[in-house]
Amino acid sequence: MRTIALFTCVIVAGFSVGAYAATEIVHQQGRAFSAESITIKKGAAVTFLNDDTVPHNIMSASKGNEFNLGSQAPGTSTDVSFKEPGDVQVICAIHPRMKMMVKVTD
Ligand SMILES: [Cu+2]
Repeated sequence: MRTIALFTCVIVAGFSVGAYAATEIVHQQGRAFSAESITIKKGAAVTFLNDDTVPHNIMSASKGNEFNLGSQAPGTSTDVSFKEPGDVQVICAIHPRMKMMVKVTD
């Protein structure tokens, strides 16, 4: 019985992740973001996909939307959801030339 309950929990968790699926994908190739600027709605997620040949460290210090993905190996991706409306400056901590803006609308 315990096993069944645990299994049900996992299924429910899986569905909730699906409901918040990322709406935008930002690629990283040639040590650059695939877009200079994207616009999303508050609460939406962006998938940061490192399809480059080197690691990247995507982060933002913009108030209300701070995040730091740490070192992301080539071939990996991470979803980030943005909670506060406003312009979010996203950078790579390893490559100073990598910059983009996520515009979060209310
Ligand atoms: Cu980088």
